[in-house]
Amino acid sequence: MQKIKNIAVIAHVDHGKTTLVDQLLQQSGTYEAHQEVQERAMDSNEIEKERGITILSKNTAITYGDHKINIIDTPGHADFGGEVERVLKMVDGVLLLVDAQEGVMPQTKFVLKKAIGFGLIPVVVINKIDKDGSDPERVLDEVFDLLVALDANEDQLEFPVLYAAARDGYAKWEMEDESKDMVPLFDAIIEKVPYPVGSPENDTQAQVFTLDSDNFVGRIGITRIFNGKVKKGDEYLLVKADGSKTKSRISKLIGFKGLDRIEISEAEAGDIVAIAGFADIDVGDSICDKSNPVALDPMHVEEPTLSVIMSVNNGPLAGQEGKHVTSNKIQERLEKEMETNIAMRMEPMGDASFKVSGRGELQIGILAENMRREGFEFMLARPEVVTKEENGVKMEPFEHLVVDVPEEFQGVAIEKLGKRKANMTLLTPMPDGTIRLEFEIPARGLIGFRNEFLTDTKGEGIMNHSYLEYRAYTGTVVSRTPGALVSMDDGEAVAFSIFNLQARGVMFISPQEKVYSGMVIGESARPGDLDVNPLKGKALTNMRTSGTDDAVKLVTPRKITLESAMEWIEEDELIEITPLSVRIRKKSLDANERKRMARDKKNSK
Ligand SMILES: Nc1nc2c(ncn2[C@@H]2O[C@H](COP(=O)(O)OP(=O)(O)OP(=O)(O)O)[C@@H](O)[C@H]2O)c(=O)[nH]1
Ligand SMILES: [Mg+2]
Repeated sequence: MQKIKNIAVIAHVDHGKTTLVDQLLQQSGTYEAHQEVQERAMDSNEIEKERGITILSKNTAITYGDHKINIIDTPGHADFGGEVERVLKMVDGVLLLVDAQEGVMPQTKFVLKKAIGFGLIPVVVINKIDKDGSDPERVLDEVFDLLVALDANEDQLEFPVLYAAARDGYAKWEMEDESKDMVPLFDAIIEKVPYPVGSPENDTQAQVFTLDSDNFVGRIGITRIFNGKVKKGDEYLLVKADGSKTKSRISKLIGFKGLDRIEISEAEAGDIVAIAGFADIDVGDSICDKSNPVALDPMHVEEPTLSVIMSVNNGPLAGQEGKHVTSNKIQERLEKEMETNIAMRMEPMGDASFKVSGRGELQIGILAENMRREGFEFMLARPEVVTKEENGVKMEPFEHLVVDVPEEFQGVAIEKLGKRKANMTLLTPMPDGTIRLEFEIPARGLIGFRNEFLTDTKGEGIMNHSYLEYRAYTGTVVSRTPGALVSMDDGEAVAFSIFNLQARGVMFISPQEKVYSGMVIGESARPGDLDVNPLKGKALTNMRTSGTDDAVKLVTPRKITLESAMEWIEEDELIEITPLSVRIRKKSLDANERKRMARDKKNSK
């Protein structure tokens, strides 16, 4: 039987997980000599590469001495926390990375809490010790305090610690040790992470934690084998969370080696393999022995906290840029997403609209981004938190928020967050002269906050948050203060009118861009919406009046991205998303109807 170690790499966003996995792959000699490998090789999908973040957890395997080490790289962004939760059950140990300067951050808490809950003893890696301003001793204290706060047991409090600079390819047991290579970390994994329990002699029990597909063999389940063996060509039972069972033959068995996948004929307890042959295989399903099927506990991940209504694009420009525009197509796509993405939910709402729920704006935004790249066209409404009722009390999600600000912005940050119902729990002066403020805040209060915060802190503030728990509803909603500049005509925007409108606020559009009546083309400098005309032209000769420029001087418009739009829009607005454009519009395109609704709303207050 092969000696196996199964580990997940967990941390707050950007603390260096994928970079560390690069080094483990390289220094274990897993790559062929001629193999060309990109930086952060595990971040293999397009959006991951573009943004430099991990979105999906992914696994790889390396050989070190006589051991096989299965490694799962996980995302650090709070919105993808569901990915971390589902893999923790599949491993016997975790590498907890903590940035030697930033220290314990919200998502460090979230992932460590989950790992502790599974009884895992973390191998703590204090990473980026090369950074100026790194303070490994302080960070180690923070990790220890966090474990105490999380009720870790004695064994867990005895966690091993290494100091590393993943980017520079070394880890060491003591700060004084020579900075050489990753050998100390490999040794730590071999010595400190327990071997898998379970036996190849038992009846087969395996569980799917990720789905994949292959044009030739169809759906593939990436699976941890807990007991027994799986053999290509043999029959097994697939047991679903609802208890239903289907019998099928394994048509293809795939093992992992570095970034490659290799066909194998057999694998046994303790290992992680990909299995094809079950047409309706899903995340969480158990693959069991035919004669004695004992399913594993279904997977549990935290429920979504944020939802948004997705609907068919019904604006005047609908269908011009997208390939898939119908409600049926959208529904099909969403259903497919929900099969693999166990942290998200989808519910048809009638009227060609769907409620899509997830962990945060980024998670929903990435799904929308993927869809537009696939040729979809649709609209999104303002995100809302998912409330629930417990013993007759309305509850809403709360988040743990950490903001780092230069001292002079401390006041404004505290004041603004106070208005959003945040409760300050900690204030720590940091060695670099900034102030770290920690809050507990209703998730609702965070919607739309990032923009305001960046403006208030002149771009110098850093904010991070992660899900805490559901608590009693706190009332009051904060909304955007500035109104919208709304187009009152259909056509192509004209430079001269944009030039004139610049005095009224920040523009979102450029000349020649298509606009329509009811489309939001900018942010007004004042509260309250303003209907404006971006089509009013003027003879070219008159445009050369000011200064030396040939044309009128236009300020670069604010770029509307999917996520910035989700933060910005109000209840009566929608985001129109197509493969080529992201536009903001009023729900009601008719100016008179909007006036009537605004009046009714005022009267009802
Ligand atoms: N100075 C320094 N930078 C590092 C080190 N390790 C990683 N980085 C940098 O930190 C950034 C983030 O690295 P990633 O490996 O993508 O971090 P991650 O934890 O995988 O990020 P997510 O998956 O998005 O949560 C990159 O710019 C790395 O080059 C290190 O040891 N020292
Ligand atoms: Mg990563």
